[in-house]
Amino acid sequence: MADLYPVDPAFAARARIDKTTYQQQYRESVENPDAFWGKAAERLDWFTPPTRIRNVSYQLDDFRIKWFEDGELNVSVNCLDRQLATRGDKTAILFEPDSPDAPAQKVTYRQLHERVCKLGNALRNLGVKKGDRVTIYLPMIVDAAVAMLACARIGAIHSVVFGGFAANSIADRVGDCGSKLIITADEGLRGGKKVPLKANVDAALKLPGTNTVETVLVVRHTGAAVDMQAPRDRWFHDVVDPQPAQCEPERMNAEDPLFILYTSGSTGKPKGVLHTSAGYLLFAAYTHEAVFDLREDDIYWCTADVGWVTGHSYIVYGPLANGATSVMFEGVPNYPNTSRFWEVIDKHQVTIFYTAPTAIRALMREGEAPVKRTSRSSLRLLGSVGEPINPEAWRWYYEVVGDARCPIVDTWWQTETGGILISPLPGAMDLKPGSATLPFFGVQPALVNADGEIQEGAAEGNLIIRDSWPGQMRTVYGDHQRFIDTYFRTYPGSYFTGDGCRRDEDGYYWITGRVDDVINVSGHRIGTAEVESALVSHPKVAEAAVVGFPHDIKGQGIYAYVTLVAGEAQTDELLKELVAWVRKEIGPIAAPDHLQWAPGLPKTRSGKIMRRILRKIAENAPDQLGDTSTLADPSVVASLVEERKVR
Ligand code: 6R9
Repeated sequence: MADLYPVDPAFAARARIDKTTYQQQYRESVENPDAFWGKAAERLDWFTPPTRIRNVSYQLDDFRIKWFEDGELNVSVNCLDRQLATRGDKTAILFEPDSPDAPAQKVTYRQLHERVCKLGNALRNLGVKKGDRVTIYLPMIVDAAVAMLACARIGAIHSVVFGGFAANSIADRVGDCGSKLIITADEGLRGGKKVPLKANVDAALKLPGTNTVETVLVVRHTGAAVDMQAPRDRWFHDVVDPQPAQCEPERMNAEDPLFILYTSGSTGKPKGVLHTSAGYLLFAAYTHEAVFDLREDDIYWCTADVGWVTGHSYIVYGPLANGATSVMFEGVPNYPNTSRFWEVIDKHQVTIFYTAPTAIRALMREGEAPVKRTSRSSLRLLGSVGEPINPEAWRWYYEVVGDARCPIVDTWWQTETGGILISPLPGAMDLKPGSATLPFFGVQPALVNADGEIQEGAAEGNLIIRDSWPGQMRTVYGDHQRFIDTYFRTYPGSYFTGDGCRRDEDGYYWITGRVDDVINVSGHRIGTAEVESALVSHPKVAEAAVVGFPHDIKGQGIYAYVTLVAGEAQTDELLKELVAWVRKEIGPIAAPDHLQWAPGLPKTRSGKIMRRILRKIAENAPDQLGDTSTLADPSVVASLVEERKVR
């Protein structure tokens, strides 16, 4: 039997939601979703409250997902204006810079409101209108949140691109949504290293498909000298500082788009996941309050980057809509030393800490000393997100970091889901290390077998969600058919998550990982097809196949098999060059951990690459190759296995 960590009665006594309340509200939420979500919608401030709550059909010939469709509101008003009366002087964002020697900054709700209004006015003056797309390519600084909220204020759709992406990836994302304006900075700073953000934007804008961009606003961050190309490039402070501190918010329909966020899927091109205004905000705020058992005086810290959905929902939108104090950290866990996370917790008296398993595993390797020389006595709750957390890391997090005092919420969700779908509520669920436990209100998970049959009781299968929830994505930007085909065609009538999952005898869910061609590297989604297409774009590469393999720290690593064009030599220099090539083409996060020469790839007679076999070779488990009878040329496999051994 798995370990059980029962709810701490002292925690439950003060918690927002206890066991009975969870069970009762969960039942209501699935039996009468209109009443449940209609009531939940009262937590938002509306210009026009909705009268229609839910209008959803997953039927392929009559497909629609609409929530609160006749309501009107503005997301930035919900995150800022409505907090001013009671929380104007409360810290909204607590910024901790890369270097511990640089000063931290406390930005109050009133100050944040003013900064957002000024940028909103500046954007309007630059011709950005409701529905226009704005790309945000910024480091983890307060202006990133300001930029997102300023777009929300004027009804522009933001697309945040992670600062670790290279020029090509920026260009693809800018081109796909036709951005009119980019907000960037001179440079980023991470672990003492500079990231040439403006230079990357310059390189991106030289690439085809990016000529919709009229303006580049540049935040002066490190003060580095950068090329400014008139009239396109403008200093952020020159344009924004003189603006008035009030900015009329745009009246937005509940279903008007709020943002696009690109994420990797099974095919080559990243998908522009589109979220709309009311349902997304409501779901982010509600889950943030319930899962983190939020209290007025909490200092809440999510270590994600705003370039990922976790940063959107649980650094910016959820916490600010709840009037919380949200810590924004520019740096990395191991700079200037491996105590940094714990030192920041002590410095700012953080009460809730939310991070990724990959960070926990990396810090666990450093031993207990860097943790134990800090106090961490302010902590009361820990969270995990991004990939399955192995029980060993869970226990270390619980015992060493949390001193066996703080519950852990292992939150399962996706860019597509907008917010947390399966997670403990810390006052209501007994915990099991490695399990995301039970569904949030309104969420109906199910497991299906290979034939699409729903499995009851303790079972294993592909994870689907049988009904809609307000935070669900509404479309793939510019390709609604792809949205339907990707998520609703495999198991008609349900949303397919792309994850495998097990449910135990207590009804607890255990996510086992992706079942599609997506690799989860340190919690970042990388499509195998993206890395393959970067590799084959190199003149010396004929063919490439990429798979994931188990990695101690990253969860999964990237393993690439490369076939060279005839006559090219398999040298160590070329191997290094190809890894650097992917780094340059996509960004450092996509660089292969292993690259193996493959004179041939295992294919079926119809020419399909058999990744299952490549995965087993990468895992160094050649005795588990399974059925190889459909291989066109079995000798290819033998030579790959042989080659793997000698390395
Ligand atoms: C929020 C986020 C989504 C994929 C998802 C799954 C994996 C996320 C998890 C988890 C096990 C958890 N994942 N949280 N697996 N336990 N608590 O990470 O979004 O970047 O879109 O990734 O991450 O495989 O399908 P995103």
